Amino acid sequence: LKIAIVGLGYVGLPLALAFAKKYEVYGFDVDKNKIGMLNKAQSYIVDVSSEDLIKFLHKSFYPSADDNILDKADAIFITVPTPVHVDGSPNMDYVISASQTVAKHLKSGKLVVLESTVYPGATREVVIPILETSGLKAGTNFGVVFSPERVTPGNKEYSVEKMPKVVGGMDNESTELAYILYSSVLEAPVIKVSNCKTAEAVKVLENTFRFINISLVNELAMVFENMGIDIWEVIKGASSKPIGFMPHYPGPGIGGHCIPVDPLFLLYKIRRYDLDSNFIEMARKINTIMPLHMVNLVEYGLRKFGKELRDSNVLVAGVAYKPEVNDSRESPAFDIIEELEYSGAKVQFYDPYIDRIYIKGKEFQGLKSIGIKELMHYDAIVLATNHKALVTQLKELLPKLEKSVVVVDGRNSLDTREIRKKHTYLCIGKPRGEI
Ligand code: SAJ
Repeated sequence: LKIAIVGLGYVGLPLALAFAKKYEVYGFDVDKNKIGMLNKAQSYIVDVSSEDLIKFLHKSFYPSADDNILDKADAIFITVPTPVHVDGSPNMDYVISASQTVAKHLKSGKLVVLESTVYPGATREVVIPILETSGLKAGTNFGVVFSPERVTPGNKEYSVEKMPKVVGGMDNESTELAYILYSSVLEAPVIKVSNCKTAEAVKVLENTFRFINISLVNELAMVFENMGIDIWEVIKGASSKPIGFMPHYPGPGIGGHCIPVDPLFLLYKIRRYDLDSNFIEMARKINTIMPLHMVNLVEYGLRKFGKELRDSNVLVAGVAYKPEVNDSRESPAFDIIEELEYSGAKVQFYDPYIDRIYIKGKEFQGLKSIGIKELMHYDAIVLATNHKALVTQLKELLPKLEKSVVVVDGRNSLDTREIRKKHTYLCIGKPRGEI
């Protein structure tokens, strides 16, 4: 059996290698640079190493930028991005162009599986009509399945093989086929649901659940700061409850391309039915406020030094969307930097994984490294992402500074006696204390 994967990003590439253990896999991507790197066994994905690539490259895994390789495949998987437009509506452009490419190479008996996160109904409403421009009939001539990707970047425990998979096809035969294919390469269970729409809804529910729960503790963090309660301690206490409670933690905002994005897909579809979801809307609003709250904490701390944000030097430490990844998409650190700049502060960033970022087209070069000399330049230091190495560095350096600065901790990672003694320490969700 021959497999094709359309879109070799952080979802498609690990999936391609999982299938390459058992099948001949043709990997297609429009990005010729990616294909060039893969053909030299160079990986651009944190969870895929060159060694992983070498094992299968040109033996059972064939990367190509020529979509004619899709002619060889019996089953074609679409794993392209589904971002949102600035107005929060789903951007289906990549799924549409990938479906058009697949339609060009569709033949009777093939199976098409969409893994990209979409709103419930999208496979039937958008993908199938495009595939049928091939002149073939879905269900009669070819099968269609939706199976949500659950790739968790940086999480070694749940690799693609170890993450349970949900499959929902347009008919039982398609579902069965996808079930057999995934079961043959995954160690984790494969769960069948009755149709594409259900499988699409599974994905948006699981990530909306996470989004809303993080937003809940974010809202409580801001409230508890003013009630003299430490929410981190409250969450720790509540986590002692073995059933019915699942800890989520406050932060500077929810970043990444899954959690803050997927609920907007659901909201888009709900509103198409002229219905509404107050939970998602509320959570979205809170998520927008968190970066501003971080800036408020900086402003609050500077006041102790009789300083204003305007003309203060601020370092934002950690701009990836979460620890131990080099991905800064939708990172709340961007909103923090933007708001600081807007308030007149002079802002720089440092992230061991990221050397440059673009905010609204403007390029920001990060510091190459941080030491006492560099840190002495700043009036305030904001921890937005708690990479382990970065936290260790700051815990070591901050107590050695010859001056007091404002430390705003977005991740409850720098609350040490030394730092509290030397600096004005503020943390999301902790009592502000006497400034
Ligand atoms: N975040 C918080 N508080 C939390 C958890 C996360 O503020 O308690 C923030 C993170 O800092 C980040 C954002 O939310 O900015 C998303 O974090 P995430 O841990 O959910 O990481 P993602 O975006 O890589 O989410 C993926 C998701 N996996 C899939 O969609 C298959 C998510 O469902 C997983 O729960 C998550 O990984 C995971 O647990 O690692």
